[in-house]
Amino acid sequence: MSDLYPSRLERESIIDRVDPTVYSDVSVGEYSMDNISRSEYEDNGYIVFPNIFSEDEVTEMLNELKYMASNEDLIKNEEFITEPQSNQLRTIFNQHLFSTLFNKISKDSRILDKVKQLLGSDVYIHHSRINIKPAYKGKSFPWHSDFETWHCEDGLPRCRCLTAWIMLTDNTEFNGPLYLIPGSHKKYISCKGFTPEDNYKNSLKKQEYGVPSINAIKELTKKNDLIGAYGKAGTLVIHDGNVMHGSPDNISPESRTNAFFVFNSVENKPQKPFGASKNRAEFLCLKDFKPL
Ligand SMILES: O=C(O)CCC(=O)C(=O)O
Ligand SMILES: [Fe+2]
Repeated sequence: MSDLYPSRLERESIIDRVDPTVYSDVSVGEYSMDNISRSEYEDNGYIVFPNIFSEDEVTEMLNELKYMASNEDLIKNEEFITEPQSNQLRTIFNQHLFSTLFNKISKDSRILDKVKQLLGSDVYIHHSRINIKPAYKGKSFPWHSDFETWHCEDGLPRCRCLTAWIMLTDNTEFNGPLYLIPGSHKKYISCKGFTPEDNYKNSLKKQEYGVPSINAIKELTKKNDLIGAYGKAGTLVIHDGNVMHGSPDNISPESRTNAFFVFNSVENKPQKPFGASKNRAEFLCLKDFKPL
């Protein structure tokens, strides 16, 4: 299969996205997006929906997370990742497989109606994750496009994937919120550097490959300034697979916790990796293609 998005090469370059951002305008249910929000998403590559999940729902999810994080048997699994310099939990992968509550949330029509509409097909979960950015010491995520990794290391051929995520705590300007570059999803940064073997084992703690240079970030911010995705707990954000984003350290005294669900079109199933010698671990590239 030809590679429309080559990356992890000798030199960095910026190429155009060849895929649409919004695949369909047909409503697929009560919680589909209207024309205005669809065109906002198309232009910016992300959209923020405040007040989607109630306080009670958020509390229930946080309690579930607390239970998972304190279960000694569970945290032995490779899906449970710690901070680079401590044993504090940083990420749990596939919460929707470890927890019936998160499984139910992953199929909630407040999310799925929008996702199926944007991707214009049935969808399945590529993986999910909860990122806990602990108070005071939670570490940053460098600039990246998620799709660049999913393409190079998991073999997703086209950019027909996105992340829908729920703020489980408030996300403020101080507690390590996601920064995004509006409109950046229309360019693809073909990154410098050949992927080392088993790169994911390090990249889940600190990503080094698939990270654009300062010049690329300068170029992407020529048209639009950076924005921060701020909101109250219960806010839903959807961001395109290729939108450029990252997040700073959390030196505030409050932790920041978000639950991410990555959806891929059933018409975009993974092939062989396009920029690595072998696939990442199974838990990062799930193969249950049954439509949700
Ligand atoms: O949680 C964050 O601050 C960034 C997460 C992210 O971009 C990722 O896990 O791909
Ligand atoms: Fe990301």
